[in-house]
Formats: sequence, structure tokens, C-alpha cells
Amino acid sequence: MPYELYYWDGLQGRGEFVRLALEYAGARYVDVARTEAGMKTMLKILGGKTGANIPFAPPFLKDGDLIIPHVANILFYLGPKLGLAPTDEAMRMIANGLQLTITDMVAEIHDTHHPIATSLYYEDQKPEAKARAGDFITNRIPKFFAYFERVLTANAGKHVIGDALSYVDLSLFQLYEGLRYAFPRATSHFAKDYEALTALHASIKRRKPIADYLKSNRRLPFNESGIFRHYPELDQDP
Ligand SMILES: N[C@@H](CCC(=O)N[C@@H](CS)C(=O)NCC(=O)O)C(=O)O
Repeated sequence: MPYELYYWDGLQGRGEFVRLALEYAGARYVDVARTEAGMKTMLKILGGKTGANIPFAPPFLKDGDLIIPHVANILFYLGPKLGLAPTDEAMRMIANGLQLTITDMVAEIHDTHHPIATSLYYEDQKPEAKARAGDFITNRIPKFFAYFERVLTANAGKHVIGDALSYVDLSLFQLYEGLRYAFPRATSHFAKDYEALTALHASIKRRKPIADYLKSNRRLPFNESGIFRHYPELDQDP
């Protein structure tokens, strides 16, 4: 039975971190909200009134009767099944810690365009977004990226954990790609300052399953509904 991925249609969003793992592994999956009546099915699950596994928000994955919410949790579950996680238990916990750090950064990226309220439009919080994005560019991108660069370099530079490609590497690819899209000025120094991350990003982009996926219509372009939004007025030199 194929995995069922539930995520909002029309944007890459947080669902993309899961898609990249499924696509890289060549797993059979259905992107449910993009199928006919899929949104209705997703909303019905989210509005459920019984059972112990009602998810709070997409993305969530359905594998048979099991429903798994949260990107990091989904990838923790899928990693071993897709051959995209270390086999050693302790290393899997370390991979999970790295993925949760990516989750934290993604939340901060979201807050650059929604610093006051998720329930308001970006247009309703533009001055605050400008201030938040400025701090994110000056302080937070360097802190997170220097950390990932350090971990990658400490692990000999090819993979962020273990000696083979994992779902964490794929998520770092998406983080790099998304930030380059959202903040081209602020990230123009990436190649110079984050050599290992830049090499990892380039090598993942070239791998056949990812290269094929990026060319396919399953990969939606970045847009201003997702996590990574390009608002030129929020971008600035680092
Ligand atoms: N920690 C969760 C965050 C999930 C999340 O915030 N999902 C967003 C879409 S990207 C959503 O639909 N949120 C609805 C809400 O917070 O009310 C994860 O990593 O999956």
C-alpha cells in the first residue's frame, strides 16, 4: 500500500521535507491533497472526533491505520524504512536532534513573514516582519548555518550524520535552496562562508532521483504561500 502524505495543495511548505525523502528513495506515495477530493479527505481527518491519532496540523503521513504528524516525527518513522537513516539507535537519536534543529529554524523562517500572528496576512504585519527578518539575517542565519557547517565538517563533510546520505541531508538541501530563494541578497555569501553545506547542496541537487524530481511537475515552484517567501523588502545584505 502506498504511503499517504497529507499537506496543503499549492505550496511546498513543510510537506516538502517529507516529499524529498519519499522521492529520493523512490517510495510509492500519494500526495493526497493534490488528488480529486483529497482536500476534503484531509480536512475530515483533521476534524476527527474519535481515536488517539488526530493530527493537529499538516503535514501528516498515513501508513495503513497509523497517522504520524510533524515533519521530524514523520522522517524519524520513514528514515529506516527508506534506507535514509543510520541503523544504529544512538545515531538515529542524533539524526532526530539535527532534524528538530531544522524544525526550529523553519519556525523562525516562517516568523520572518508572520512575526505577530499566523492568523493575519503578511500585509497586516509588514513593519514587524521587516524588523524580524533583519534580525534573522544578521543573527539567526549565521548561528544556525555555522552550526550545521560545523557538524558537517566534523563528520568529514560529505553527510551530516553517519557515512551515508540521510533524510537530514535532504532537509538541509531544502533549507539551503529555500533560503537562497527567499533571501538572495542575505545568502549571497553562502558559497564563500559555508563551503561544506554548499557542496552538500550541490551534490544532492545532482543526484538523479532529486534532479528528476526537481524537473517534474510534482515539485511545485517556491511561492509566496509557503515557508520560504521572497519579499524583496525583507531581504538585505548580511
Ligand atoms: N511542528 C509541525 C508544524 C506543522 C505546521 O505548523 N503546519 C502548518 C502548515 S506548514 C499548519 O497547517 N498549521 C496550522 C496551524 O498552526 O494552525 C511540523 O514540523 O510538521
